[in-house]
Amino acid sequence: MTPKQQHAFDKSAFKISMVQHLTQLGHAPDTAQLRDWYLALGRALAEHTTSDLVATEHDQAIKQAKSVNYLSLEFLIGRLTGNNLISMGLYDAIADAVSELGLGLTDLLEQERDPSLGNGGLGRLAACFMDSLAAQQYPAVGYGLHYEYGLFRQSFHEGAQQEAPDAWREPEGYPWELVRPELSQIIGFYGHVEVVEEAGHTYRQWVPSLKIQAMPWDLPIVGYQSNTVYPLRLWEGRALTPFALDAFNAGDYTHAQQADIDAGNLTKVLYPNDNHDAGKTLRLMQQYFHSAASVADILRRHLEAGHALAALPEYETIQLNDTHPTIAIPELMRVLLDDYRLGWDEAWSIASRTFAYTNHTLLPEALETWSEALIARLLPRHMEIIFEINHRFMQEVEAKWPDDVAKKQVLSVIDDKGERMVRMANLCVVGSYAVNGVAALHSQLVKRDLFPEFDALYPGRIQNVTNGITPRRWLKFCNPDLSNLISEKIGEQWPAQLEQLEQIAQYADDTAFQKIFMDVKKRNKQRLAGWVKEHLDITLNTDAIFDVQIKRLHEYKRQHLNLLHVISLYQRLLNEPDFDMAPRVVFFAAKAAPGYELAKSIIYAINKVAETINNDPRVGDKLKVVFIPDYRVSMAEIIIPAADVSEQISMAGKEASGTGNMKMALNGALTIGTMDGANVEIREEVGDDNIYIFGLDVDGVSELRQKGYQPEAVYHSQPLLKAALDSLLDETFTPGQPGALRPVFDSVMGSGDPYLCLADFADYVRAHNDIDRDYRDASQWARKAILNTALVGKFSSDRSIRDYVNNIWQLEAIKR
Ligand code: B1N
Repeated sequence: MTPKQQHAFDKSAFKISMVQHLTQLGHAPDTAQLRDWYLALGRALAEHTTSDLVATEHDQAIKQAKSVNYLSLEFLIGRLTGNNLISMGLYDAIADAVSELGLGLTDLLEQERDPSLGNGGLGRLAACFMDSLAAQQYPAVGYGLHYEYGLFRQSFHEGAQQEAPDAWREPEGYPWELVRPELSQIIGFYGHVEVVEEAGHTYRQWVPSLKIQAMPWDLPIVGYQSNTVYPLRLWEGRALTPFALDAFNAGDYTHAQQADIDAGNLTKVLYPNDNHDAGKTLRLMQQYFHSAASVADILRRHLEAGHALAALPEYETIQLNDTHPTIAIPELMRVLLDDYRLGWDEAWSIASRTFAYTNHTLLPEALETWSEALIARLLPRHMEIIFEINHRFMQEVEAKWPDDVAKKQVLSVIDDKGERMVRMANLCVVGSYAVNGVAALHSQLVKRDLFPEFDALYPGRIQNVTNGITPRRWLKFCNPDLSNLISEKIGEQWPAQLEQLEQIAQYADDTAFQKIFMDVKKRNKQRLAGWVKEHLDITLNTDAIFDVQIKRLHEYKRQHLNLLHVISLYQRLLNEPDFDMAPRVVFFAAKAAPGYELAKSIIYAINKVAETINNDPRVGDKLKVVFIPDYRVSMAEIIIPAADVSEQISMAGKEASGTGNMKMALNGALTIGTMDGANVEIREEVGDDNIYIFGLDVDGVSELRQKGYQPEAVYHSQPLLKAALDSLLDETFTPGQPGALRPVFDSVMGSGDPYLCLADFADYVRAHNDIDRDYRDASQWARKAILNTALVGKFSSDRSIRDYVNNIWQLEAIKR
């Protein structure tokens, strides 16, 4: 197959194609709704990307090159249509074509529902990485699950979070996806292990008692200006025998559907937890289903390309996005041992040179363990293999540290204090050729606190790759005015070469440029204010500081610290006649896991405080609090370009990286943040004058813990803080319901403030006062904002991918 030319765009042919797709959907041009036209547009465009996708699959050059397989239970891709138009270089041409059909492109794009196939940063990172792989033409396949329902949709009822199912695919199907029945796989569960004898050898063979079909759906990942389309392959669970005809014929209709119900449940819904392991059986079934189907597909591609099994590590590398696909390691071993009948050493040599593992969190409650009993029941052969991996690993530990029981206890894949549990992270480190953290500080802590013994045993195995974000979606697409301004100054190459933004720094002191830059910010704030007016009926002052905290709701992220600051501003406005402040709008957007009660209480508290402040005439437009419901990628695309201040206020040591921090800085927001995750590296890039750092750092946190931390003492010594906290207990924010916000109060007082909100409060207020002072000097503020945009080129996910390619995967780009 010869490399394909970029498609020459034929406008009239495209319009005809759109009308044909509209007709196939059962609509006529004169009566079709906007939604129908959006579906027709998506399908017409997908024709092009599908042919490129299939061409990539048959590309001999790619088959002879090494590929990365990115295994992730989450891909939070966001809407594809606008992004793909940008990548294909067709945005303006299509805008023109649809206008001749009497349609507005932006209206059409608004019709698309977000594919919310992820919870937060981990899933969004996977999406940015696929974008950067395709843009830079490093051969890649993304493997995920085709959930019928993505992350729940959030609304508020009298301030409390309500969850509704997210049927992200239209009844007509998602226009960009392509089902690939010829690539389906059969995946087993349960059953037993048999011993078979052949030619004097004994082999073990798993006989599963349940089989489910894995049906792949491909979404096209279109490389920016690269002519390359890689598949994001999502597996759907289907009943193997969709209908038990015997039972049906015998009149047992309900029972006949049973298989359908079980298999259909497997990929029904994404687990809505972020940074938390709930340990449910169905989740382990999803993980195995995902891993086994992906491993089978990788081996199929490898063997069809004509390569030897033993050469697998030279042609394929498998990146495990956290421990969620860890079971792929014993699965590959099982296939090599039992199906291909390799010896242990040969199989292990292949597997342990194929896998690499990314750690995304140090939070103990997020580190996955599965009970031996559960694995043995669901995957009996895998449990045997895990024991064998661990047995041989323990011999290695014994050789390195003879008679050291303590070392073996911490390193073992099996935790046998209490019910025996398999530690998935340990299994990953043992079975991978590389392990990485996601920001410099985080990787240091992975080595120092999480895996010090592994780091001693395997020096160099644990590395760092700092996260990144795609500048295509997170600047070019979501902030067209700023993009145009940048292109006028430095040309059009920056979306593929983000380091070039540095050239913008020379305009930081140019008052004319400052004005244009801040005018762009103003228009983005007006766009967001328009959204808020239309959907929430709150009127905002767009001269105010737009102070933004958008991320999952979690105690360690400390939305409640932000809330305490908001309350204290409110109280000072009411109580201190001389108190003056620049007007502020504090934005929150966050989903809480449905089972996370305290997170839901914090949402409720923010909503109640917002309601009170926004309706208090004494406040005027000095302070407003807006909780934007149903945070999702398409909402982030409106909020981020409008942010003046980016809240990154996790307790030091807890946020592995963060990526919203990078998105907002790139769009000219100033960070208020702790020395945590990638904030540390953002500060390094933008300089101390252009970021507001506060609070305890990692060492400060441990020193305070050593000394003995007493939140009550802080409470009694700081009148502003005490007043803010006390207001949670009376009726200030919940008229007629005193104590309704007590859970939030108790979380920082009664149960000891595990994330040190009170300890960091005073310095947080100090940093906000600095922001208030600096914002009032419009020229100084503009300078800082411009320098943020100019100096965060490092955080392009193109750079992250190059780090993986050079330091871990060892891939060559294949130019098509
Ligand atoms: O991964 C992001 C980081 O930028 C964030 O700091 C980090 O919190 C996030 C279990 C997780 N870590 N762990 C998860 C998600 C779902 C789940 O079921 C854990 N998410 C992160 C990208 O590196």
